[in-house]
Amino acid sequence: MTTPKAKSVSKKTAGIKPTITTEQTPIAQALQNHLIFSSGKTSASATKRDWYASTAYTVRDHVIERWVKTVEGYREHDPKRVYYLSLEFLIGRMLSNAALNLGINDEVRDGLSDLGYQLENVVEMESDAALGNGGLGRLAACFLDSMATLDIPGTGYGIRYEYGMFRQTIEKGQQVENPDNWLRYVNIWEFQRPEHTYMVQFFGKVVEYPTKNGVGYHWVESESVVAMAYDIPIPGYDTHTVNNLRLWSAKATREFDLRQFNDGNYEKAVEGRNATENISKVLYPNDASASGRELRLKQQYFFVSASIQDILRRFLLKRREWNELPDKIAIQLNDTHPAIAVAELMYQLVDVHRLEWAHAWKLVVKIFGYTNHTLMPEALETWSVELFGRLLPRHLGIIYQINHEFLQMVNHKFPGDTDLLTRVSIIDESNGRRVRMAHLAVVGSHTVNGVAALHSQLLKTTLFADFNRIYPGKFVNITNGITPRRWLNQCNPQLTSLLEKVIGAGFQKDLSDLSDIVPLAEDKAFRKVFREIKRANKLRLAQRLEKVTGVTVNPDSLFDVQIKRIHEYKRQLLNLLHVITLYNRIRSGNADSITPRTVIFGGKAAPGYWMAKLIIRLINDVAAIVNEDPAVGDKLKVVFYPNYEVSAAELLFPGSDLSEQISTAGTEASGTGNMKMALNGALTIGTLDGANVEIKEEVGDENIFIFGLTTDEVAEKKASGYNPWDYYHANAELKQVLDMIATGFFCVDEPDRYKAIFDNLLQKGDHYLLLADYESYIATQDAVSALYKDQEEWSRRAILNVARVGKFSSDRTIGEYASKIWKIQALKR
Ligand code: 26Q
Repeated sequence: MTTPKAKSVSKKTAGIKPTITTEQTPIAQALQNHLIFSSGKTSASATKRDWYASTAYTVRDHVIERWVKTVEGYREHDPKRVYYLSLEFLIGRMLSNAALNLGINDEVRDGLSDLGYQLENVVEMESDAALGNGGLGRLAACFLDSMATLDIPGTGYGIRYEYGMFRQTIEKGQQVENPDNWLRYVNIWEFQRPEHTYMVQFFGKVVEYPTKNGVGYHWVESESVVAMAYDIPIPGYDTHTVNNLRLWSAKATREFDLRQFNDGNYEKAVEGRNATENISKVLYPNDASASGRELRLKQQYFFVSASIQDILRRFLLKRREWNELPDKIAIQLNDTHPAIAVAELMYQLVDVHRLEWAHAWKLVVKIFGYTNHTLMPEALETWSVELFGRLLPRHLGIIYQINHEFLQMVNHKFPGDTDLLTRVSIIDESNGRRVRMAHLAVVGSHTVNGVAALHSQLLKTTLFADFNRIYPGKFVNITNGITPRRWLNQCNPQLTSLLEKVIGAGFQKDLSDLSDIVPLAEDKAFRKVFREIKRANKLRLAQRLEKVTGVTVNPDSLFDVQIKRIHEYKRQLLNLLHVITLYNRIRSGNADSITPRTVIFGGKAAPGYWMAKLIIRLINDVAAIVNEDPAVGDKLKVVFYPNYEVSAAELLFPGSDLSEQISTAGTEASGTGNMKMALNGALTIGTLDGANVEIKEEVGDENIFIFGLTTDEVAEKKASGYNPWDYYHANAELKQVLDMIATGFFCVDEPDRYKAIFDNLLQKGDHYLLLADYESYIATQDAVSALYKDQEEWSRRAILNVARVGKFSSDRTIGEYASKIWKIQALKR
């Protein structure tokens, strides 16, 4: 046991008297010990942050104990391992999650309360680890939790950004970005590993040299950057497995230029060092656009090279044949962001370890899997050949060689189809020569997966249709999931204990057990308790809303929630058109029949995404007018929750009644917020897009509100010449709403402010078909409002949602990756 004994407290603290002298639990003693010996404080001088630190150190001791044993076990049994390469891990806070997964939550809570502190207050001192943008990054974090829980020997590799996702404030209704200095105070959850450092090269040139069977390549005159490892332990739930998340930090090879320093040029002396260390300085805050910046490519290669070197070092700890490599390692590419790994593994095997090209390529393709997360053309990564060749000259050569052999194979299979060759080439020759990272990832992987059934189907018929002909069977579906530990147990303890009381705790590890509560949907008493829990969660949320936005909301109104990145395809604007429609109905004297609603928005816009920022501003302008209008009263409130992040999500999901999943059909790859909402007892209003399709299959048509065009109908509509004006003229409510936006109803001081939104929808073709879906959306919202009046029926359906979303556990998802892609087994102790 790592927790020090009570006796040692009094011995070591000679002279320092603990304030509490009664019988203490080992945890309470450990809390006090850490306060003294890790923070150098006494209870008298301790701040809330000191108590947070001692709580985190106490829980960490328990984590470390299992962590070192897990590492030992892996070394001893030498199982196959999977490496999850991702530019993003959106972890959030770690303390509560660690305590929960280790099963010591209650002891920690009691220990703190003995000392006069509340766990809920203490955990709030921890900053979110916000090393991700949104869904893709959060998925990586859920996967780490599930891999550890399922005892799968898995490691995450990424970047230790000094600044994560920007912090959003709203000033005069507009988004303002502030740096996220999450490492300002010591990060208790990370361990610096100076012994694990690797050199990563950039720039320089390639020289050839003769070998016995041809020619070899040296990469020379390059600049080096040092990658230093930082490890974060990832504890599984109800298991002794603690896996590792290894994040790389860039360090300059030299402290500073001594000659410049001696000459008195102090700023010049540190310039080089700063430029190097900028590589891991900040997360790119774009979630769905591939801005082709040199620093981004540097970040990608930096972390990929260090990770591949680390993976091979571990493989080579034992003497073995290179042929064993695919039996010992699997590497998953989280989108194309780490796809350069395909070329880097070839580089390591061929140039560094001197394998034959053909041999190395066979191994490489057996090792990689690639997950695609988007069909949106603007998010598909390409790099100019010029930039690529300057930064990574040898890797560009390797990619050309891979492409040459690939195109030969295609030409052999489909002789004479030169158009096909042009379309599938890794090098796009059409607009100034670019490297297509998605093509590199497909060619270099044995399996490519989409993240929901519809998305995977669309991959095969649209984006990767050619590749699906070339490589039949390579494309599979693995539907996303979420970890029930954070997204049920941790964020909704009341619902969790109710479920435990009625069906036992088995659902924590097998979420499909939730189906046992199906019959309870018909039980009036159960529905009442279920409703009381929802009410308590809404009350907690209402208090927070009031605190952060100053808006008072009615906890008995329908909480209608859309929380996700702000993007045109996600259609926050469609939601807002409904809000304004309701407002107009109230203003025209129809207030009585209206179901009171609180419409909550949350999400960040990429700093350079002007239209998304304008939408945030419009939401806030509408909120200001609606919330202040005495005619509205508490029939309608609009709230923009600032700085939506993981810890805010933990509060918002349990407090939601209605889950807005309203993207244009065919645009949202999966969505995972949709799963979190349903699991916490919200009903969904959504299009047949992403995982909504499967949620509908699971919960049943009667228990979800589906509206709008399907993917096929969207395509047909666009093909047959969509004209948004037709919808504008055909629907009086819609016309009124759009005219108000266009003429400055919500911004009298600057009437043209939202003209661009009107123009986008009417003059520029309404790319995401908001107008085409408006009528169906409004009618469906009216059905939602009507149902909410019948609280018994509403809660019956909400219970059925909770009962039937077991499929969307990330444990199921990871089980599928393990068997279908990684061919890896659990290692149980
Ligand atoms: C690319 C190049 C340069 C800079 C940034 C980027 C970049 C960064 C992040 C491009 C895309 C992303 C993130 C994408 C993302 O979060 N996709 C979401 O993935 C989820 C998990 O699979 C899905 O549920 C969502 O539907 C999908 O939008």
